[in-house]
Amino acid sequence: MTGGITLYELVGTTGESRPQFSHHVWKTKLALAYLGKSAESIPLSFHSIRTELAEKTSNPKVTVPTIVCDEGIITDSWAIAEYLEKKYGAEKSLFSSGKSFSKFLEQWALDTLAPELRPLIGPTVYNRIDEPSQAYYVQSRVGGDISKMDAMVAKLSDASFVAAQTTAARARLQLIEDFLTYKKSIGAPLWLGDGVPCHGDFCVFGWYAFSGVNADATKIWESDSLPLVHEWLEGFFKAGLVKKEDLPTPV
Ligand SMILES: N[C@@H](CCC(=O)N[C@@H](CS)C(=O)NCC(=O)O)C(=O)O
Repeated sequence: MTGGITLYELVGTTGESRPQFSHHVWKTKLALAYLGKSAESIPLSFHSIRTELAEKTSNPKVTVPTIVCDEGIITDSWAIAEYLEKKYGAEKSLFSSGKSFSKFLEQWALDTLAPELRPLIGPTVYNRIDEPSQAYYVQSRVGGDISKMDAMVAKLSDASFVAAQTTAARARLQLIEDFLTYKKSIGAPLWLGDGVPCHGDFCVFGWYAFSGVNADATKIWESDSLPLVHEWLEGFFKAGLVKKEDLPTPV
């Protein structure tokens, strides 16, 4: 390999190009786009990650994103971001606002925002993956208890459950709205990073992209109470970091 990057991604059935189901993979895709690097995409199902990719990488615990590059195999979105920064970050940096700020945003999204989004996204992912992956998903997510997964899927049609999750998730996103309100008040561009996007922007956007699998989860981000979150999201499309048509089509 000479300068090329191969990116392993997550889809419902191996070989389908989309929807791309992993918020972690979205982080890498955005980091690559920001640094102007392209990658050959290899979309794999959960089942193929656990079999083909585990074998290829000799890592039974492998996850996506995983990249193959001149330096070898790198697994983990943060490790990949650090690699990309070191190799290609001289002109444009993923960590121009400091690495710890991006780490904080990644962790905030995982620990605070995600718990309110996952109940809508997780069962939808289950509905949209192939049979071998569904079997693995039930085993790995709910200890093989299909009745638990069925109950989680059933809740997707419960309007009061969806409304409660929507309210809770929007309350979590208020932090981003308030931060962007500050940015606007000082005339700064609407990125979480200082003046320009940083990897932390990509970590939070990854959850928006992932929300795209479920129409109700997508609507969480589209609220009159979160106008600057909306403007911030639009900034990604205007900056050419991602195309709307590349996001998952919700069901
Ligand atoms: N810390 C890792 C987490 C990656 C991860 O959990 N990826 C999920 C997809 S979102 C995965 O590969 N899951 C495979 C599995 O559950 O077996 C990162 O940031 O890349």
